[in-house]
Amino acid sequence: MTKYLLTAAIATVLAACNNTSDAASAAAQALPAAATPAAATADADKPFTATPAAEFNQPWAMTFLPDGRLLVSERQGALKVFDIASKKTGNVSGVPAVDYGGQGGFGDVVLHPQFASNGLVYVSYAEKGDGDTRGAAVARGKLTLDGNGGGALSAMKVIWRQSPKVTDRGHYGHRIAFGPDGKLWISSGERQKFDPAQDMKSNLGKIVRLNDDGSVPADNPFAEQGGVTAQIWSLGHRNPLGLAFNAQGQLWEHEMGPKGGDEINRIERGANYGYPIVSNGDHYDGKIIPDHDTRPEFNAPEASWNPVISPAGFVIYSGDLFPDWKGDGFIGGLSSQSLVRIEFDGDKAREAARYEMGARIREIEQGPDGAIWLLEDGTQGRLLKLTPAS
Ligand SMILES: [Ca+2]
Ligand SMILES: [Ca+2]
Repeated sequence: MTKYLLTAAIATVLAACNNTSDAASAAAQALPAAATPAAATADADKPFTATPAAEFNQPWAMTFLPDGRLLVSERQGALKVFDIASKKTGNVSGVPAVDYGGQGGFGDVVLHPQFASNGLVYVSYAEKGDGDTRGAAVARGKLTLDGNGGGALSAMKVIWRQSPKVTDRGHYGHRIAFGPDGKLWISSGERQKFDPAQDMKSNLGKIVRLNDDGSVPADNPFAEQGGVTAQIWSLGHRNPLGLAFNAQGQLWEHEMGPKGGDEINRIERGANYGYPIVSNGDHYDGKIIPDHDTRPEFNAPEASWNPVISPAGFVIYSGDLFPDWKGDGFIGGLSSQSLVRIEFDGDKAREAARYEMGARIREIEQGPDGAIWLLEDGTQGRLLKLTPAS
């Protein structure tokens, strides 16, 4: 649980990157808005070239199909299939109705580990409840691709819901990952309601672990307590927006903290990560939250950020195209408009590099050839392919 003080290093990197950032924004503004930009961006100080491949309307998540095409979710409720070779985009019908607004709408999309044989796709989204309430939900269905570049989801079934549904439209979390154990892992945000993150009768502010059909594994840490408590793997989370397993099967998570409190955590069975009792940040209204070192009984982050990066999307790289980066983590930065590279050393993690991208980065995936793919946030969010700088 060693903590790394990143502030000074970040300030240095930011200062060094100001010119690059300005140049990147100018280049982005110069691109034609209506056409898919074709120009690649190669900066002398970046070890990669970023080539735009497409644009999406408020993209939130993506995942590669076995045939090399991409499924891309758009927050207002659309699911797209993008063919990288032809640059054609198709629609997938049969997606659930989403409660769009605030931070909510369509969320993550992932494939079942045996997708090639069972065709199962999992999606997360904000689901409307009674009155003025809503909550994250995860549904699964069978994807049938058609001959026209699109497809359809059928037999959709909701297999998990946040409980309880609450007012407002923030902190859904709802990232999904399959573990090497074949289990379904979901990050559940605390919906900006604070205390539910410590309430074991609620699954808000938790990392939950389920079987692939949504049932509860008998070996979960609180399984014998039943109800939503049985779903809980870890607690005390705020707005977790990244889940990734490394090659050794260890789960890492990042979450948006309060002011000055973004975190990356090594997720341990049954552990309490302390929010909202402790955080290395403080509430945005100025109210102080005691830091992690005042309450060692809570699991402290392996690294935290002040100023924040606003983390979104997470991969732990396992490809060959960037051999120096094998085993490193990549986190998208929203407010920091960056790609953050994490180096792990056993149980420890630290920010090793930050690449200014000139746009809010929402999602990251590793492609079949080892290229790194990014989705920008926003109504004209570009899909970018990163390949090694020549
Ligand atoms: Ca993804
Ligand atoms: Ca604090």
